[in-house]
Amino acid sequence: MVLTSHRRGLRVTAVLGCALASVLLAAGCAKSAESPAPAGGGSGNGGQQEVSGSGASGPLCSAAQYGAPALDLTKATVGFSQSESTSNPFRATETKSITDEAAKLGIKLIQRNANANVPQQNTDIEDMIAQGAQVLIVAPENSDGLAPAFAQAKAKHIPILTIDRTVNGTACSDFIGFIGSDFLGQAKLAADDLGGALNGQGSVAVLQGTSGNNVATDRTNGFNQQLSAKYPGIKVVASQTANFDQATGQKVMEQILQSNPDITGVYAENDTMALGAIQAIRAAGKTPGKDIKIVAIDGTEQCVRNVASGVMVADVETNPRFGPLAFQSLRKFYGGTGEPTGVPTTVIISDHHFTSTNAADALKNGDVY
Ligand code: GZL
Repeated sequence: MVLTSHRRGLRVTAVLGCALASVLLAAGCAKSAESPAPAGGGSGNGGQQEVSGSGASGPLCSAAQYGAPALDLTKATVGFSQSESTSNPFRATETKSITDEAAKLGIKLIQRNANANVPQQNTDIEDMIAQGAQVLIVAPENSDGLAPAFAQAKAKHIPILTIDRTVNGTACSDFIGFIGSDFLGQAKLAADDLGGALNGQGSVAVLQGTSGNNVATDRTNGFNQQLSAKYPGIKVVASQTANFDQATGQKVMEQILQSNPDITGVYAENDTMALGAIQAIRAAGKTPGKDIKIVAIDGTEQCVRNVASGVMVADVETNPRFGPLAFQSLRKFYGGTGEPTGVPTTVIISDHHFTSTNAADALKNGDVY
């Protein structure tokens, strides 16, 4: 789905509108708008391409099917469990989107932040249940580690909607469903951006995200699959985690440069690690964008500025603006909104793709965060 206007309001509304259409119709947005640019579609060619159009899949899930009591959200207490520090603009924007939408709807929201600590996120969820949360929105730190808290919520018939990362388990039973980006598609697009910038030749380093969640797994696998399929002349000479963290990204990149001084490309699985890598590259006396080409994923303002200035090749957005879609999904789950009851168990949120051809416009139009 290619949007004709980049105004944030229209973009979010259009995405939300389409997503709502897909939530309502359980059909992909492609039916209600131009087909989305295919993931792995190569560098942007003007305009802001969507990595994957908003879409929905999986069966519809309702409170009755899940086994949750009826609930009027406007009279309920909703709990929001954030996984990581809001020092990461992705997390800050995600949290703000949830809190702003709750305030707009007059819904009582309680929230916790686990600072990337899995045991703490279990405690946070259990604390909010004890505090009276009747339904939860959870941004999971880990795909497996939250089973204790999810089991407690399930036993108490307190539904959980997961956003931004998935958890292992059964949708519409262990949790309602998932709203997030197409992480494999993001990674394949990043591989095409880097492969194009390197003219298909060179040695690259991969800064992986935190292990144990589907985002890092998909972003690593998608990148490697695309390189193998399309860029046999590009070799991954180092690939290790920097935990989605800037300081760790800088430290890991310093080590990689010491043992691989001739690398020509870097793929960072999020923007904060890319910023750390750029610091390390400069400290090593190299020029990012000239000596070493860099691509990353998230679409934060600082990295899109780097794309506009040529320091980075491209930045694939991870749209963190879950608020409107999450609460609309909950309203569909509980029904009583005059529309058909039930929410698809997977809703893919639409992302931009920032390259040298559209980064300046995106900054001017406020399409970054
Ligand atoms: C993606 C999210 C990732 C972001 C990173 O949905 O889980 O985690 O891309 C964040 O910035 O650390």
